[in-house]
Amino acid sequence: MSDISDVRQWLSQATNVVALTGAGISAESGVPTFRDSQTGIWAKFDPMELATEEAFRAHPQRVWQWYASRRDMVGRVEPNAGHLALSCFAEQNPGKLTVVTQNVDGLHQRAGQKGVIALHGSLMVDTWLNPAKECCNPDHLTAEEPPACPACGNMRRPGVVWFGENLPRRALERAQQLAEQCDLMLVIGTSGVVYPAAGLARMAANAGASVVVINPESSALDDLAVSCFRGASAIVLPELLALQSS
Ligand code: BJW
Repeated sequence: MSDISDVRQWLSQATNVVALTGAGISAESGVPTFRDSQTGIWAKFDPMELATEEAFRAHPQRVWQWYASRRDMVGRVEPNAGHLALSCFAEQNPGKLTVVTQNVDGLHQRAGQKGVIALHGSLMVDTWLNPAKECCNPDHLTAEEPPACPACGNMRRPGVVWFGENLPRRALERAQQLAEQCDLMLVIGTSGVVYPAAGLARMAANAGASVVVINPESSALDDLAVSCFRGASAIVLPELLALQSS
C-alpha cells in the first residue's frame, strides 16, 4: 500500500485526475448517506418505494414531498472542507482534475467546482414525467403536489436518476472517456455498489490508472485500490491535496 507522500507525488505528476464521489463526501455537511445502517436514507425508507418511476407513478404526492423535504434540507447546508479542497486543487491546477459525482445535492458546484459531471442528475431541478407536449410549460403549472400541466396532466418529477433508469447519456459517455484516460482516480465516499457509476473505477484500473479510495469504511471498490485512506473525506482531502500546484 502506498502512503500520503506517494499519492501527493502521483497527483503532481498526473495529467488527468478524476475524483469519483459519492454521498460520503457530503456527510460532514450534514447530508445523510444512503446505505449507512443507522443514519442512511435507505435505513429508514425503502428505495423501491421512493426511488423508482413505478413508485412515483403509484404515489406521486408521497414521493414528491419526500424529495421536496430533501431539497429543503440540502438548501440549508454548506459545502465542507472536502468539496472545497477539490475545487481549490482544480483552480490551482487548471485542466487536471474532473469531478464525476453520483451526488444530486449540488454541493460540489456550490463549492466552486467547474465542469462537474453529475451522473445521477440533480435534486434542485424538475423534469417532466412523460415526454413534454406542446401544452407542457413549466411556467404554467397546477398548484398540486406534484405540479402538473393543467392541459394534459403531465406531472413534474425530481430531476434525479432512479433505479432502472438510464443515466444522462452525454454525462456517462464523458465520464467513461475520462475514466479510460486518467492517470489517477480518487474514489471518495462511495460504497461502490451502484452501477454503472461504480464501473468507472473498474474501467480506470483496467486502463492502468492508480485508484485511491478515501472512505472511513471498507467499500466494494477497495480491491482495485493501490491505496485506501480510512478517514472522513473532509479531513483526508485537504491533507492530500494541500499545496499541490502544477
Ligand atoms: C464517508 C463518510 C465521510 C461515510 N467521508 N466517506 C450491474 C450489476 C448489478 C446491478 C446493476 C448493474 N447495472 C445496473 C444495475 C441496476 C442498478 C444498480 O446498480 N443496482 C445495484 C444497487 C444492485 N443501477 C441502476 O438502476 C442505474 N441505471 C442503470 O443502470 O440503467 C441501465 C439499466 C436499466 C435497467 C436495467 C439494467 C440497467 C441507475 C442508478 C440510479 C441510482 N440512484 C440513486 C438515487 C438518486 C436519487 C436520490 O437521491 O434519491 O443514487 S440510489 C443512491 O445510490 C444514489 C447514489 O448516488 C447511489 C450511490 O450511493 P453512494 O453515493 O455510494 O452512497 P452510499 O450510502 O451507498 O455510500 C456512502 C459511502 O460513504 C459509504 O461507503 C460510507 O462508508 C462513506 N462515508 N461517511 C467519506 N465522512
